[in-house]
Amino acid sequence: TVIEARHDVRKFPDWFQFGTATASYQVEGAWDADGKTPNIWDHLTHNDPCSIEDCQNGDIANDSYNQYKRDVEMMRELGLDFYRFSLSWNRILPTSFPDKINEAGVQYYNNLINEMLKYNIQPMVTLYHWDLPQKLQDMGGWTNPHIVDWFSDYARVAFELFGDRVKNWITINEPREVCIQGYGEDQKAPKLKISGVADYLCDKNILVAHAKAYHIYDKEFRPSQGGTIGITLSAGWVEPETENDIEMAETVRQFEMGQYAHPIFSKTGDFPPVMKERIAAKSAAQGFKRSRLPEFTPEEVEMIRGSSDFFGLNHYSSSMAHKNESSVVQYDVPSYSDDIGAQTYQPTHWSGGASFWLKDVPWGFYKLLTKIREDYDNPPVFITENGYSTRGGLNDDDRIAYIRGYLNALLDAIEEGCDVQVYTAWSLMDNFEWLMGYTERFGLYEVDYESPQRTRTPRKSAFVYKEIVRSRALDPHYEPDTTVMTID
Ligand code: GBH
Repeated sequence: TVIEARHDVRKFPDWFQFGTATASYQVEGAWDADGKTPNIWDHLTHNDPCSIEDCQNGDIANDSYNQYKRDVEMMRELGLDFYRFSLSWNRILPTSFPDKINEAGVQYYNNLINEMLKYNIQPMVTLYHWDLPQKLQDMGGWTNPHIVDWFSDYARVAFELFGDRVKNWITINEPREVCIQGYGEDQKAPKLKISGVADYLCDKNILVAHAKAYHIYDKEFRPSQGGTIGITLSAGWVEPETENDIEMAETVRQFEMGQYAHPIFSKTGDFPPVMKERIAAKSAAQGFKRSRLPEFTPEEVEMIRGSSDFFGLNHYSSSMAHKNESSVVQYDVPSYSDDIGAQTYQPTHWSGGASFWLKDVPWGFYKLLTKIREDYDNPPVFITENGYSTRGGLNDDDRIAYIRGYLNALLDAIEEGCDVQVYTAWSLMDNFEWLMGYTERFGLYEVDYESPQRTRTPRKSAFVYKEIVRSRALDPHYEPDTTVMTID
């Protein structure tokens, strides 16, 4: 029999890896179990519960602390190559420091890792996904330069405990969200809202802390453990509306992704020139005695440059940049937004998910990957998050369309020579979506927050993703049978 050639089915390269991701505070629960101490999200949700959309918190979340075997079962159902999760600093080091290691917390991660490895699912472990020990926050958190030591001590403990089995490490998840949203704005804990100052102090310290952890791994652990380690940055694509907006769009990109990518991945290192120039000029005009953007020493520039084995990228959406004199937005002065001095928006005709910022713009993904290839000498790229939000429900055709669209764009980029090696769907399952609580759902599996077990049920997208992973291909016509999920 002749098998009809299907030109619209696209294959992924043989070496391509598929996974899903979660983060400790978003799924673990067990917020005070077995000696765990509070982090900044425990603190925020307990002291100001309705700063969260549905006044909810991560006290129990998905109860993954107890349900990890079910989590691994889902990974097996999907046929994943790897699973990305993060460690809770407070669970491993209840004093925040390495003077006391919490055996029960360590046991939880050992159980999870060992259960995954039993089925050949590789762990990809994030050291820091936003749940800073509250004690360290009380001492200034990421604005205190001593955090470089605090973080690298913690990192060393993690490498010692788990590095025999964990071969993929991510130091920090999305420094931009940590610093700009947490210290500059009030969009993440600790909601400091000292824009244009605290965010930049955080920027410097988090980059140095990341680099120090990288070098500790590189020198003390890599020789015997042989893994890779890098950082994950968040970036949307910023598209100029007209020819006149090209420079402005580039400035926005430099203040967003470039802020962290330039110090690590460029040839010269350091913050992007446009950022240094603009903030220095504004600071001087505003009467500051020095730039609000702190400087790196030459030694720090060198230590940070090249401190990532891959470019970890979380990408969800895009925006447009334009100059529009008639609708100029007035920003606070000083502030990060005022320092950028640009205007971005998402056209109303862009459709998207339940999160207001999440528009379905696959071509933006393609352009961003191309930009990374051009600006940073084609580094290996790990997509460490990409995904879509709904308000719940098992029939998530819009999520399926989004994932297929973005994977198509990714394949386009690979065909043009981008070195994308890994794709991670956010998320394995619904979870605590930060300030949005449980109102926005990103899971391939739906989680029932009314049930004591936090029952997980595969959505249609889980079946489709499973087929993508199994076939290592994208078939736009594939319609899954969603009656029963199996482990193949
Ligand atoms: C990730 O952050 C987090 O790592 C994860 O914990 C979280 O649950 C998940 O996303 C879903 O929110 O420039 O157009 O992309 C992503 C944070 C929020 C970063 C929106 C970019 C601006 C819109 N992103 N933000 S855009």
